[in-house]
Amino acid sequence: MDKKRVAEILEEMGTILDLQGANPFRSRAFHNGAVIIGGLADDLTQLVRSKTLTEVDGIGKGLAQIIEDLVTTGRSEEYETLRHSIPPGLLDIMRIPGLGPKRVKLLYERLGIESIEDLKNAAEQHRLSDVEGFGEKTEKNILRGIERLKKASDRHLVNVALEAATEITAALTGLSDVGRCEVAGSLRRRKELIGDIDIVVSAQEKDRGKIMDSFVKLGERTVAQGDTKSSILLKKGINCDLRIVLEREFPFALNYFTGSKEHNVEMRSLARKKGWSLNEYGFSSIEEGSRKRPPVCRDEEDLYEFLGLQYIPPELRENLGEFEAAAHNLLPHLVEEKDIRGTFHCHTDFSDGANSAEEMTEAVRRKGWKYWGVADHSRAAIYAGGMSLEKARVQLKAIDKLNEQMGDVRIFKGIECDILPHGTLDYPDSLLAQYDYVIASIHGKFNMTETESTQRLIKALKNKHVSMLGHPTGRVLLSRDGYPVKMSEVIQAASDYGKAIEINAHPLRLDLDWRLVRLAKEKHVPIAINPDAHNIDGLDDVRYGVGVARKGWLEKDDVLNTWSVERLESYFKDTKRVSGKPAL
Ligand code: DGT
Ligand code: CA
Ligand code: CA
Ligand code: ZN
Repeated sequence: MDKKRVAEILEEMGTILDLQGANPFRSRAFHNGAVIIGGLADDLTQLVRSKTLTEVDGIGKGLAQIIEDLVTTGRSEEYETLRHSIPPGLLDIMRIPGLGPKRVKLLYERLGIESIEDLKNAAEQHRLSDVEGFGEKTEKNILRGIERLKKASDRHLVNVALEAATEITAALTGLSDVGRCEVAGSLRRRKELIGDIDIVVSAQEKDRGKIMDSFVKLGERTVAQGDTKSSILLKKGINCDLRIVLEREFPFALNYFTGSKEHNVEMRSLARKKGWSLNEYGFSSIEEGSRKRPPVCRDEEDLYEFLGLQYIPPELRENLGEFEAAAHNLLPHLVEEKDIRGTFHCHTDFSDGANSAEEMTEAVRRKGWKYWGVADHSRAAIYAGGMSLEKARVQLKAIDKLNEQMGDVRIFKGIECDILPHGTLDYPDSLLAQYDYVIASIHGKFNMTETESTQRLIKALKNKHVSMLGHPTGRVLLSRDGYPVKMSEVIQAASDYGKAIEINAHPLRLDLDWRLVRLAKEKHVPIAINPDAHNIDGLDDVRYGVGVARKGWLEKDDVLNTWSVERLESYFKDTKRVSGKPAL
């Protein structure tokens, strides 16, 4: 069992203890343990083997035993007992925003609510208002939360889908009869949320049955098994479709099942204009009895070329102008993961991050990056260990020192500074002036009108110390819409004041949305791809940000993370020159 899963289980155990109203110190130990294990720099299996788990700060004897059981046997008696001690539906209820363990426990004790279904009925019948702390407004919010959760359960985060898809394709590629194997669908197009996973494989007709037999074994449940198409349900509740086609059909099937539907419709209409009908198996002539031979396409490049088009990367296949650009050789040369040289929005143990700046620097070096930016929370973000003025000054000095020691990786001194309700910043100018760059983010007071939050963000952008906007719309995928805001005006302001905007690459955010990334590019607003990393593994989330950037038509030069240290230094200085007036 890997450390991510171990951390999930510890977190769940902590939550169950909270639900039971156990001693808060006891449940805290589990929650803390989850964070510690999740952010561990060392190899967990190694620690277990060498029996040195208890030497890790915050891991006591009891916790160490559970972790050891999980790592070595894949199960823990204590976890099983705990898990069966409460109705399983209570954990589901906690996925509804605003319902923490205390409130869920209260509802269970007072009204016997032990599932989302129970909760929905009670809210509809206004029975919740009988419980202290619950009113008509809470009932409405709860019903809205349930509605959203229902919708969300058939959409999945891109990291979850990608991880699952990678396991499946690895297993399929390992089969001797499988020729080519690719992920298609919305995942290949790097949409922010994924309905189901689509995989296309090429093989000979005689081998299909065997391959399908192996495929369905990878699922929790078989939804449908056929000769050319099967569908399974994976453990994360995500569906996966497999199509098997002949080798010569592969590019056509891959193209068709990559979509989008809108892109496919346009492809087919272009083919028709050239006298061909196009489907997932190939071209065929539309003239009856024609002996015109269809072209041979070995890959998707051939297919696009035959239609007189540049190759269109999957991320752009949304029928949003890509055909016109491809016909005129005007497609962007999209930024790639290998172009990335560093990143900017990273937390350390100075606020709510799990790793120290040294550990982060080492991780950055291992990734082959040249720089990273520390950006811990400012004081208003109390729940996230926001730094007092004093602590911030201590950190600035510490980073200076670290920079002297860590010659080859440059650490930019940044701060994720809260934008207060009226658009002012959480730190005084004298302190802000000491940073290389400032990320301005909203973390509190979301319930503003569209005009108010738009002004709030624009005012922050006007601040001469601000370099870029963090997670600009505040959305959390599958759980919370962002605050209402006119992003076109905010992007215009960033352009006017010469500031950057981040693509928050955390799979739960992916904010700025790719549709708006395109608008930012049109307005010449540079984009930073930021992982919002809270531990060293979080740095890897940059890849999802690259997906968003590509989907927003960004090229290498549009992305701050591809710039050199020198260029960044001078850019960050530039962002600070502006003071309340548009740059000319
Ligand atoms: P998802 O799964 O909802 O996130 O989105 P997709 O794009 O993966 O959609 P999915 O899984 O239903 O189908 C995969 C691709 O197959 C889709 O992008 C385009 C193609 N496709 C499926 N149904 C149709 C259809 O009725 N017409 C056309 N033109 N293409 C289709
Ligand atoms: Ca799909
Ligand atoms: Ca599908
Ligand atoms: Zn933040």
